[in-house]
Amino acid sequence: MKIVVLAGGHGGARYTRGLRAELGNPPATEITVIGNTADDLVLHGLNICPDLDTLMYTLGGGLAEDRGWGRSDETFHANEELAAYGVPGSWFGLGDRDLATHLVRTQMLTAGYSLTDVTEALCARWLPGVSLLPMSDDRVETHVVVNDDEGQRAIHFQEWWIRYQAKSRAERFIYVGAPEAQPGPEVVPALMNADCILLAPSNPVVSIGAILSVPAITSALKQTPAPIVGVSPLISGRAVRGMAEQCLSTIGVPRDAASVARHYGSRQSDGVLDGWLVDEQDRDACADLAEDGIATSALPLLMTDVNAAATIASESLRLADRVRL
Ligand code: FO1
Repeated sequence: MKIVVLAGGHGGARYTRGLRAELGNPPATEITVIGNTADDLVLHGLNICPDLDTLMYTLGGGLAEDRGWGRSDETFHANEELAAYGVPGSWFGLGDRDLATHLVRTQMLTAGYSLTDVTEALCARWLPGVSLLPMSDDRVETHVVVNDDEGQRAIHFQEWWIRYQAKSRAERFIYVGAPEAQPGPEVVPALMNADCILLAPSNPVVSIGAILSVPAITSALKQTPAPIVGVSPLISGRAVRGMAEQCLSTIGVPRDAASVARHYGSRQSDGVLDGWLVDEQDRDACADLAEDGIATSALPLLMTDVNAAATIASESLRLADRVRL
Protein backbone atom coordinates (compact mmCIF):
# COMPACT_ATOMS: atom_id res chain seq x y z
CA MET A 1 0.00 0.00 0.00
CA LYS A 2 1.24 3.48 -0.88
CA ILE A 3 -0.38 6.26 1.12
CA VAL A 4 0.21 9.96 0.42
CA VAL A 5 -0.69 12.66 2.97
CA LEU A 6 -0.90 16.38 2.20
CA ALA A 7 -0.07 18.18 5.44
CA GLY A 8 0.82 21.51 7.01
CA GLY A 9 2.16 22.04 10.49
CA HIS A 10 0.90 20.97 13.88
CA GLY A 11 -2.45 19.32 13.03
CA GLY A 12 -1.01 17.64 9.96
CA ALA A 13 1.94 16.29 11.93
CA ARG A 14 -0.25 14.82 14.71
CA TYR A 15 -2.55 13.24 12.14
CA THR A 16 0.40 11.69 10.29
CA ARG A 17 1.82 10.40 13.60
CA GLY A 18 -1.56 8.71 14.14
CA LEU A 19 -1.46 7.21 10.65
CA ARG A 20 2.05 5.85 11.25
CA ALA A 21 0.94 4.38 14.61
CA GLU A 22 -2.03 2.78 12.87
CA LEU A 23 0.18 1.22 10.19
CA GLY A 24 3.05 0.23 12.46
CA ASN A 25 6.41 1.98 12.69
CA PRO A 26 8.26 1.45 10.44
CA PRO A 27 4.96 1.11 8.58
CA ALA A 28 4.46 -2.00 6.46
CA THR A 29 2.93 0.55 4.12
CA GLU A 30 4.87 3.34 2.45
CA ILE A 31 3.74 6.74 3.74
CA THR A 32 4.71 9.81 1.74
CA VAL A 33 4.00 13.22 3.25
CA ILE A 34 3.80 16.23 0.93
CA GLY A 35 4.57 19.15 3.23
CA ASN A 36 3.53 22.78 2.82
CA THR A 37 6.45 25.11 2.13
CA ALA A 38 4.54 28.38 1.66
CA ASP A 39 5.11 29.20 5.36
CA ASP A 40 8.85 29.27 4.61
CA LEU A 41 10.84 32.43 5.14
CA VAL A 42 14.39 33.72 4.98
CA LEU A 43 15.34 35.36 8.27
CA HIS A 44 18.81 36.40 9.53
CA GLY A 45 20.08 34.96 6.25
CA LEU A 46 18.68 31.50 7.06
CA ASN A 47 16.16 29.39 5.11
CA ILE A 48 13.44 28.37 7.57
CA CYS A 49 10.74 25.78 6.76
CA PRO A 50 8.27 25.77 9.70
CA ASP A 51 5.83 23.15 8.43
CA LEU A 52 8.50 20.74 7.16
CA ASP A 53 10.33 21.09 10.49
CA THR A 54 7.15 20.58 12.54
CA LEU A 55 6.44 17.40 10.54
CA MET A 56 10.05 16.21 10.84
CA TYR A 57 10.40 16.97 14.56
CA THR A 58 6.96 15.53 15.44
CA LEU A 59 7.57 12.27 13.56
CA GLY A 60 11.21 12.15 14.67
CA GLY A 61 10.45 12.69 18.35
CA GLY A 62 12.16 16.07 18.65
CA LEU A 63 9.18 18.41 18.83
CA ALA A 64 8.45 20.68 21.79
CA GLU A 65 4.99 19.12 22.35
CA ASP A 66 3.85 21.89 24.69
CA ARG A 67 4.60 24.65 22.19
CA GLY A 68 3.57 22.70 19.12
CA TRP A 69 6.57 23.92 17.15
CA GLY A 70 10.36 23.95 17.42
CA ARG A 71 12.62 21.67 19.39
CA SER A 72 12.17 20.12 22.82
CA ASP A 73 14.67 21.10 25.58
CA GLU A 74 15.05 24.37 23.75
CA THR A 75 16.70 27.66 24.71
CA PHE A 76 16.51 31.00 22.88
CA HIS A 77 19.84 32.65 23.76
CA ALA A 78 20.83 33.42 20.18
CA ASN A 79 17.43 35.01 19.56
CA GLU A 80 17.76 37.07 22.76
CA GLU A 81 21.16 38.28 21.56
CA LEU A 82 19.70 39.20 18.15
CA ALA A 83 16.97 41.18 19.95
CA ALA A 84 19.65 42.91 22.08
CA TYR A 85 21.36 44.03 18.88
CA GLY A 86 18.03 45.42 17.73
CA VAL A 87 18.08 43.13 14.70
CA PRO A 88 14.67 43.14 13.00
CA GLY A 89 12.83 39.81 13.01
CA SER A 90 13.51 38.73 16.57
CA TRP A 91 9.70 38.42 16.90
CA PHE A 92 10.22 35.03 15.21
CA GLY A 93 11.12 32.62 18.05
CA LEU A 94 14.28 30.96 16.73
CA GLY A 95 15.47 28.35 19.20
CA ASP A 96 19.16 27.50 19.65
CA ARG A 97 18.68 23.82 18.75
CA ASP A 98 16.31 24.74 15.90
CA LEU A 99 18.99 27.09 14.58
CA ALA A 100 21.18 24.10 13.70
CA THR A 101 18.49 22.79 11.34
CA HIS A 102 18.35 26.13 9.53
CA LEU A 103 22.15 26.37 9.36
CA VAL A 104 22.43 22.90 7.78
CA ARG A 105 19.54 23.63 5.40
CA THR A 106 20.94 27.01 4.35
CA GLN A 107 24.45 25.61 3.82
CA MET A 108 23.09 22.77 1.65
CA LEU A 109 20.80 25.07 -0.38
CA THR A 110 23.72 27.47 -0.90
CA ALA A 111 25.84 24.53 -2.07
CA GLY A 112 23.19 23.85 -4.71
CA TYR A 113 21.18 21.01 -3.21
CA SER A 114 17.40 21.15 -3.76
CA LEU A 115 15.02 21.53 -0.84
CA THR A 116 13.94 17.94 -1.56
CA ASP A 117 17.57 16.75 -1.14
CA VAL A 118 18.03 18.89 1.97
CA THR A 119 14.86 17.53 3.56
CA GLU A 120 15.98 13.98 2.86
CA ALA A 121 19.37 14.73 4.45
CA LEU A 122 17.80 16.25 7.58
CA CYS A 123 15.42 13.28 7.84
CA ALA A 124 18.41 10.90 7.80
CA ARG A 125 18.97 12.10 11.36
CA TRP A 126 15.35 12.29 12.49
CA LEU A 127 14.12 9.05 10.84
CA PRO A 128 10.45 10.16 10.68
CA GLY A 129 9.36 6.76 9.29
CA VAL A 130 7.77 8.50 6.26
CA SER A 131 9.13 10.02 3.09
CA LEU A 132 8.84 13.78 3.67
CA LEU A 133 8.63 15.75 0.43
CA PRO A 134 8.46 19.54 0.12
CA MET A 135 5.47 20.41 -2.10
CA SER A 136 7.91 22.34 -4.34
CA ASP A 137 11.62 23.14 -4.57
CA ASP A 138 10.70 26.56 -5.90
CA ARG A 139 9.97 29.57 -3.73
CA VAL A 140 6.27 29.80 -2.83
CA GLU A 141 5.37 32.17 0.02
CA THR A 142 2.00 32.99 1.53
CA HIS A 143 1.71 36.74 1.94
CA VAL A 144 -1.18 38.42 3.70
CA VAL A 145 -2.71 41.72 2.58
CA VAL A 146 -3.57 43.57 5.80
CA ASN A 147 -5.21 46.91 6.36
CA ASP A 148 -4.55 48.38 9.81
CA ASP A 149 -3.32 51.64 11.34
CA GLU A 150 -0.07 51.19 9.42
CA GLY A 151 -2.11 51.25 6.22
CA GLN A 152 -2.71 48.57 3.62
CA ARG A 153 0.27 46.38 2.78
CA ALA A 154 1.28 42.79 2.13
CA ILE A 155 3.28 41.05 4.86
CA HIS A 156 4.71 37.54 5.13
CA PHE A 157 2.32 35.00 6.64
CA GLN A 158 4.68 34.43 9.60
CA GLU A 159 4.75 38.13 10.44
CA TRP A 160 0.95 38.25 10.32
CA TRP A 161 0.63 35.07 12.40
CA ILE A 162 3.36 35.66 14.97
CA ARG A 163 4.21 39.37 15.17
CA TYR A 164 0.58 40.54 14.81
CA GLN A 165 -0.98 37.34 16.21
CA ALA A 166 -3.36 37.34 13.23
CA LYS A 167 -5.00 40.42 14.83
CA SER A 168 -4.67 42.60 11.71
CA ARG A 169 -7.59 41.61 9.53
CA ALA A 170 -6.36 39.61 6.54
CA GLU A 171 -7.94 41.12 3.45
CA ARG A 172 -6.43 38.54 1.08
CA PHE A 173 -3.91 35.71 0.92
CA ILE A 174 -1.47 35.61 -1.97
CA TYR A 175 0.59 32.51 -2.72
CA VAL A 176 3.57 34.37 -4.11
CA GLY A 177 5.34 32.28 -6.77
CA ALA A 178 2.69 29.53 -6.88
CA PRO A 179 1.55 29.91 -10.52
CA GLU A 180 5.11 29.33 -11.78
CA ALA A 181 6.11 26.78 -9.12
CA GLN A 182 6.86 23.21 -10.15
CA PRO A 183 5.99 20.39 -7.75
CA GLY A 184 8.94 18.60 -6.16
CA PRO A 185 10.31 15.91 -8.53
CA GLU A 186 8.77 13.00 -6.57
CA VAL A 187 5.43 14.68 -5.79
CA VAL A 188 3.35 13.98 -8.91
CA PRO A 189 4.64 10.37 -9.28
CA ALA A 190 3.68 9.79 -5.61
CA LEU A 191 0.18 11.17 -6.23
CA MET A 192 -0.32 9.21 -9.45
CA ASN A 193 0.93 5.91 -7.98
CA ALA A 194 -0.80 6.24 -4.60
CA ASP A 195 -3.33 3.69 -3.38
CA CYS A 196 -4.88 6.39 -1.20
CA ILE A 197 -4.42 10.14 -0.72
CA LEU A 198 -5.28 11.90 2.53
CA LEU A 199 -5.72 15.63 3.18
CA ALA A 200 -4.70 16.13 6.81
CA PRO A 201 -6.79 18.37 9.10
CA SER A 202 -4.43 21.29 8.40
CA ASN A 203 -5.44 24.86 7.69
CA PRO A 204 -7.47 24.74 4.45
CA VAL A 205 -6.13 28.13 3.30
CA VAL A 206 -2.49 28.57 4.35
CA SER A 207 -1.55 24.87 4.52
CA ILE A 208 -3.67 22.61 2.28
CA GLY A 209 -4.68 25.61 0.16
CA ALA A 210 -1.04 26.54 -0.34
CA ILE A 211 -0.18 22.99 -1.47
CA LEU A 212 -3.15 23.06 -3.89
CA SER A 213 -1.94 26.42 -5.24
CA VAL A 214 0.84 24.56 -7.08
CA PRO A 215 -0.98 23.95 -10.38
CA ALA A 216 0.53 20.54 -11.23
CA ILE A 217 -0.37 19.20 -7.77
CA THR A 218 -4.07 20.03 -8.13
CA SER A 219 -4.18 18.62 -11.64
CA ALA A 220 -2.52 15.40 -10.42
CA LEU A 221 -5.16 15.13 -7.67
CA LYS A 222 -7.89 15.45 -10.30
CA GLN A 223 -6.32 12.76 -12.49
CA THR A 224 -5.05 10.16 -10.04
CA PRO A 225 -6.98 6.88 -9.77
CA ALA A 226 -6.40 6.94 -6.00
CA PRO A 227 -9.34 7.82 -3.73
CA ILE A 228 -8.87 11.14 -1.93
CA VAL A 229 -10.18 11.56 1.61
CA GLY A 230 -9.90 14.74 3.67
CA VAL A 231 -10.29 15.38 7.40
CA SER A 232 -12.18 18.44 8.58
CA PRO A 233 -9.95 20.93 10.44
CA LEU A 234 -13.08 22.36 12.13
CA ILE A 235 -15.07 20.78 14.92
CA SER A 236 -18.54 22.39 15.14
CA GLY A 237 -17.23 25.51 13.49
CA ARG A 238 -14.10 25.89 15.59
CA ALA A 239 -10.49 25.17 14.69
CA VAL A 240 -8.77 23.15 17.40
CA ARG A 241 -5.80 25.54 17.25
CA GLY A 242 -4.38 28.02 14.77
CA MET A 243 -6.15 30.51 12.62
CA ALA A 244 -8.31 28.48 10.24
CA GLU A 245 -11.43 30.46 11.14
CA GLN A 246 -9.89 33.85 10.32
CA CYS A 247 -8.43 32.45 7.09
CA LEU A 248 -11.75 30.95 5.96
CA SER A 249 -13.66 34.19 6.57
CA THR A 250 -11.05 36.07 4.52
CA ILE A 251 -11.70 33.83 1.52
CA GLY A 252 -15.46 33.89 2.10
CA VAL A 253 -15.91 30.26 3.10
CA PRO A 254 -18.34 29.70 6.00
CA ARG A 255 -16.70 28.21 9.08
CA ASP A 256 -18.23 24.78 9.09
CA ALA A 257 -17.09 21.32 8.06
CA ALA A 258 -19.51 21.01 5.14
CA SER A 259 -18.46 24.37 3.66
CA VAL A 260 -14.79 23.44 3.83
CA ALA A 261 -15.57 20.19 1.98
CA ARG A 262 -17.48 22.14 -0.69
CA HIS A 263 -14.56 24.57 -0.89
CA TYR A 264 -12.22 21.65 -1.73
CA GLY A 265 -14.93 20.35 -4.06
CA SER A 266 -16.02 16.89 -5.07
CA ARG A 267 -13.95 15.10 -7.68
CA GLN A 268 -17.20 14.55 -9.51
CA SER A 269 -17.36 18.30 -10.07
CA ASP A 270 -13.77 19.32 -10.72
CA GLY A 271 -12.75 19.31 -7.05
CA VAL A 272 -10.33 17.11 -5.12
CA LEU A 273 -12.45 15.18 -2.60
CA ASP A 274 -14.09 11.74 -2.71
CA GLY A 275 -14.57 11.45 1.04
CA TRP A 276 -14.65 13.74 4.09
CA LEU A 277 -14.26 12.93 7.78
CA VAL A 278 -16.25 15.12 10.14
CA ASP A 279 -16.64 15.25 13.88
CA GLU A 280 -19.60 13.51 15.51
CA GLN A 281 -21.10 16.96 16.24
CA ASP A 282 -21.17 17.78 12.52
CA ARG A 283 -22.67 14.50 11.33
CA ASP A 284 -26.14 15.88 10.46
CA ALA A 285 -24.83 19.07 8.88
CA CYS A 286 -22.72 17.02 6.50
CA ALA A 287 -25.28 14.37 5.56
CA ASP A 288 -26.18 16.10 2.28
CA LEU A 289 -22.57 16.21 1.08
CA ALA A 290 -23.35 12.80 -0.47
CA GLU A 291 -25.55 14.63 -3.00
CA ASP A 292 -22.43 16.59 -4.00
CA GLY A 293 -20.54 13.33 -4.50
CA ILE A 294 -18.59 13.53 -1.23
CA ALA A 295 -19.04 10.49 1.03
CA THR A 296 -18.75 11.30 4.73
CA SER A 297 -17.94 9.51 7.96
CA ALA A 298 -18.43 11.00 11.43
CA LEU A 299 -16.33 10.26 14.53
CA PRO A 300 -14.59 12.23 17.31
CA LEU A 301 -11.95 14.35 15.53
CA LEU A 302 -10.13 15.76 18.55
CA MET A 303 -6.60 14.29 18.42
CA THR A 304 -6.14 14.16 22.18
CA ASP A 305 -3.35 11.58 21.88
CA VAL A 306 -1.69 9.28 19.34
CA ASN A 307 -4.39 6.65 19.79
CA ALA A 308 -7.15 9.15 18.94
CA ALA A 309 -5.17 10.25 15.89
CA ALA A 310 -4.66 6.59 14.91
CA THR A 311 -8.42 5.98 15.09
CA ILE A 312 -9.04 8.98 12.83
CA ALA A 313 -6.37 7.77 10.41
CA SER A 314 -7.85 4.28 10.41
CA GLU A 315 -11.33 5.66 9.64
CA SER A 316 -9.79 7.75 6.83
CA LEU A 317 -8.46 4.56 5.24
CA ARG A 318 -11.79 2.78 5.70
CA LEU A 319 -13.64 5.64 3.99
CA ALA A 320 -11.07 5.59 1.17
CA ASP A 321 -11.84 1.91 0.60
CA ARG A 322 -15.56 2.72 0.57
CA VAL A 323 -15.20 5.38 -2.13
CA ARG A 324 -12.52 3.55 -4.16
CA LEU A 325 -13.72 3.40 -7.76
N1 FO1 B 1 4.88 30.16 16.11
C1 FO1 B 1 4.64 31.16 17.00
O1 FO1 B 1 3.47 31.38 17.35
N2 FO1 B 1 5.65 31.95 17.52
C2 FO1 B 1 6.94 31.76 17.17
O2 FO1 B 1 7.82 32.49 17.62
C3 FO1 B 1 7.25 30.68 16.25
C4 FO1 B 1 8.55 30.41 15.87
C5 FO1 B 1 8.79 29.29 15.06
C6 FO1 B 1 10.09 28.91 14.74
C7 FO1 B 1 10.33 27.80 13.94
C8 FO1 B 1 9.26 27.05 13.46
O3 FO1 B 1 9.49 25.95 12.71
C9 FO1 B 1 7.93 27.41 13.75
C10 FO1 B 1 7.70 28.53 14.56
N3 FO1 B 1 6.40 28.90 14.89
C11 FO1 B 1 6.16 29.92 15.76
C12 FO1 B 1 5.23 28.17 14.38
C13 FO1 B 1 4.90 28.58 12.96
O4 FO1 B 1 4.53 29.91 12.86
C14 FO1 B 1 3.78 27.61 12.54
O5 FO1 B 1 4.32 26.34 12.71
C15 FO1 B 1 3.36 27.55 11.11
O6 FO1 B 1 4.10 28.28 10.27
C16 FO1 B 1 1.87 27.75 11.06
O7 FO1 B 1 1.33 26.47 11.13
